[in-house]
Amino acid sequence: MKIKKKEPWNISENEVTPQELFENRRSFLKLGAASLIAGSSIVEALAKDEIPVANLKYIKDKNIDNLKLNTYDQITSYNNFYEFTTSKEKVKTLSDTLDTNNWKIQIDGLVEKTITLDFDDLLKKFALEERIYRFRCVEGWSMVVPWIGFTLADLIKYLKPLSSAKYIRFETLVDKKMFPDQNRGVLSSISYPYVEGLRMDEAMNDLSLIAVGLYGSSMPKQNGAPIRLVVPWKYGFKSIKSISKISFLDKEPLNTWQKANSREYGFYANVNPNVDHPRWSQAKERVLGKFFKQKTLMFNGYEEEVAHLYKGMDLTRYI
Ligand SMILES: Nc1nc2c(c(=O)[nH]1)N[C@H]1C(S)=C(S)[C@@H](COP(=O)(O)O)O[C@H]1N2
Ligand SMILES: [Mo]
Repeated sequence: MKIKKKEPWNISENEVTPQELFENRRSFLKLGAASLIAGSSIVEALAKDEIPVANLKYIKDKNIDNLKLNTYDQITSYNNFYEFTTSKEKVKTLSDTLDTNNWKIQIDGLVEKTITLDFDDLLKKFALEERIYRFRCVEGWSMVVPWIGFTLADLIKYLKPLSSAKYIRFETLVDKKMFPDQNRGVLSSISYPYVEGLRMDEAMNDLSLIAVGLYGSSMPKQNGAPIRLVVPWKYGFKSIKSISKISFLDKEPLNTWQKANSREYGFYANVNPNVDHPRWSQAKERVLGKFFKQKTLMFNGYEEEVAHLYKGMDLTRYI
């Protein structure tokens, strides 16, 4: 859709998308637009939505599907990050203890060189791009996020795994000082380290993203700073946060949620409205900030890009 550029004060509330609002934010605030469109809920939302000033350079996503972005506030205030708490509302404040300075990522397994990467050095090696993706949690809520990062395929090419590597496995850091739930021992909500993995062809798919930020700036702690995975056609739990280790394997890794309950959470975890979770339907989802539910799409709307990966597989069995 072509949008004719207008001065921000000429835009009526129902024409404004969060994306434009984000882009116009500075001029909007400078002009005191809030006083021009008094009582406008979107202006109030804007005033509250404290998007940090963009600190990353990246190529913008053209958003050809015209996805409506969730606000920065929504994306950063309702999180699953069990290392801190199981309360989605409390992650935001509790994740303060996460210290991302001198962040290291250990590389091992079936790879040319087993090395330890420094996050700041790694960041300099890749051109960043924005990827506006749908994101669907297995629990039935969803959002649209403008992630910033580089493809997992590019990272894998840089790391040079051996041809015998068929799977990739990720771990989140274990540090009992930073992550209160890891300190609870047997009372922890899940076992740590948090582990996730992909088949190599899934990992090499162009959609698989290593994200280092969102809305133009570094990854907020609650969303998995400084570096996380985003696999948009799979349920959110596959998108592991705060990665500290990457291993290349010849066997399927056992992931955290599979280990906790393999009947409910499989290795593949592809978004599929036709296969219900044993305890609830997966046919619909609630977008954060919306009242009515919407239909969940096959592979979360990325069928064209990824359906070929699962040709001949019974998706009611390989959940
Ligand atoms: N290390 C780690 N990664 C994690 C989780 C977690 O608890 N720990 N939760 C997962 C789940 S269930 C979801 S839905 C997404 C949530 O990502 P968000 O908080 O950025 O929305 O992170 C995933 N990655
Ligand atoms: Mo989730």
